[in-house]
Amino acid sequence: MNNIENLFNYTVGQFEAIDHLLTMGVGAHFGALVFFLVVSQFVAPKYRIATALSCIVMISSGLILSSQASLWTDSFAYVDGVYRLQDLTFSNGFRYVNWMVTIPCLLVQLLIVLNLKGKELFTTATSLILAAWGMIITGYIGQLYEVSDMSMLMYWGAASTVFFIIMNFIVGKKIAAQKSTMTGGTHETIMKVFWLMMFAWTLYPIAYLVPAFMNNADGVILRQLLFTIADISSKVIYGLMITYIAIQQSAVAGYLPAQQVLGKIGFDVKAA
Ligand code: RET
Repeated sequence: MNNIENLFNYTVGQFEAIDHLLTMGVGAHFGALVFFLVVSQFVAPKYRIATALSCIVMISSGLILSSQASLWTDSFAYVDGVYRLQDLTFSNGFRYVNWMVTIPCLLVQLLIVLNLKGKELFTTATSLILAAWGMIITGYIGQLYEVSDMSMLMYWGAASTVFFIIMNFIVGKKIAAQKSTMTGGTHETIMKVFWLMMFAWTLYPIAYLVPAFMNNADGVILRQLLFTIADISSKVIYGLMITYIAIQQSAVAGYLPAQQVLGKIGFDVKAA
């Protein structure tokens, strides 16, 4: 029993709030998956992998959230007016393992719209992915201690934060260096993407720290709320912005379907 979720009884309202948050996450990711599949045809082949990576992230996260929702409802039963833990235990650890796949996808899609290519794409992606994996593995170990040893939670959390800072530093440096290569006004959008990342990604360490400052049933709701906001911002909204940038740059590069969908060329009803 490694996570504080297992320590408390929940009122119907508290229990359902968590079930609803998790299920909303599932809906957002699978809904967005359909959107990414449909619009990928408007993205030039050069950038299409960025949108394909969003599809992978949507499926991977949608499935993990669906299993989190089932695990939540399977782990507790309504007994004597409250929801109480039964034979199973709930775990947030699945999320961390899932990030081993989704974070590399999110980082690589950024590098693609930043117009990185060849060796530079490969070496930047490698260093970012290694930093991300370092962050996730140390964070995974840390969250195993949230019930038993607060100082270990802090120690591993601090180690994870070092990797987090390195990763953000590389991301910031690459955006600054590549901004001038970005076409169709997307050098402005990419700054919004950067700030969205800084905001959304920081919600995860706050969720990690919930046992340290709100060790009760409401803290559990707060944590799942933070995870849900972070997930929808860092994957769905982020993916939409990345695909928008990809379509804008595709249009400037002369890709007809991108120009058509942006309304830059096409059938003019008035002229006809
Ligand atoms: C941990 C441990 C505590 C310290 C830090 C963390 C950072 C987590 C982050 C997660 C991002 C996840 C994303 C998932 C997408 O699917 C591991 C919670 C700094 C930044 C973007």
